[in-house]
Amino acid sequence: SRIAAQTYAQRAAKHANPAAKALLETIERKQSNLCVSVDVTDRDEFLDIIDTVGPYACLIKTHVDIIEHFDLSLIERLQELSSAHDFLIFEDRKFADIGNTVALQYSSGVHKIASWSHITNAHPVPGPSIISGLASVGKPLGRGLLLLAEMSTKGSLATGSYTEEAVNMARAHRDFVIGFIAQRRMEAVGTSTDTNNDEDFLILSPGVGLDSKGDAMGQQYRTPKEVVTESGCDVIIVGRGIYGKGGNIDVQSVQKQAERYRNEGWAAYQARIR
Ligand code: S5P
Repeated sequence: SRIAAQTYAQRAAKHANPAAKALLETIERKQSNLCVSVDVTDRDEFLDIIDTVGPYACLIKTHVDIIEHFDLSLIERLQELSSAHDFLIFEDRKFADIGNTVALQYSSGVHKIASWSHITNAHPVPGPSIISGLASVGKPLGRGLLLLAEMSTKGSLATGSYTEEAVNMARAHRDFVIGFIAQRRMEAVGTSTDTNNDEDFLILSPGVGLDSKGDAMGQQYRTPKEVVTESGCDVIIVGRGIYGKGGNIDVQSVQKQAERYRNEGWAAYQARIR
């Protein structure tokens, strides 16, 4: 597609949303389209993994609700690592409720996600009101939202007209919706209203693994080449492929895997724009 042939730098120069622009600039500056998903429950392990993979990642994805003994000092550490290693933060909250409720979940409670997470995501299932609810909190802060247009899991219901309507919803809210969690590009999906031809949705793709085809709970993995070169996605999201099961991580091997996925993801991008 038109967007898939452009460089991250070209897209960064044109993007109007501050979070999307910052992500594209970070990708270009670090030559990394790797997002590491840090799904561990222990605070120290969480920070150790991020400190180790930070230099190789454009984005760190969190599930802060799984962390034991969470408090906002953990977020301060995360923000220090974000500055030190030059990555953005993506809390993978998968909001899915009415506008009023998601606005409260995004701004308040224990986690105060909007105050520190550059990017978050939502299921389109409630319809457009989920976007306006989240935008009321996130837009004034310069945040960006991804809609889950597809999922990586076996038997996912996010297909066909559901995916098409997710794309239509995003098109109507391009100031805040910066792209999709999906398995492929979305330009050709839904009803295009892109008369100025300036639509640029980022495609962040989970379900990426080089050594495994899936797990015992429905996850399905593809390679960076399949995801970025063949399916045209922009960012690979890798979790266990980098740190295994967690629990007593081997820093050297985590670093090696992060570097490996970063190199594979970047080579797959270079093959795409060539
Ligand atoms: O469709 C999806 C959407 C997401 S955000 N499939 C996913 O796996 N994810 C998330 O990506 C999931 O919640 C997890 O945090 C990460 C994949 O982790 P891995 O260990 O399987 O690479």
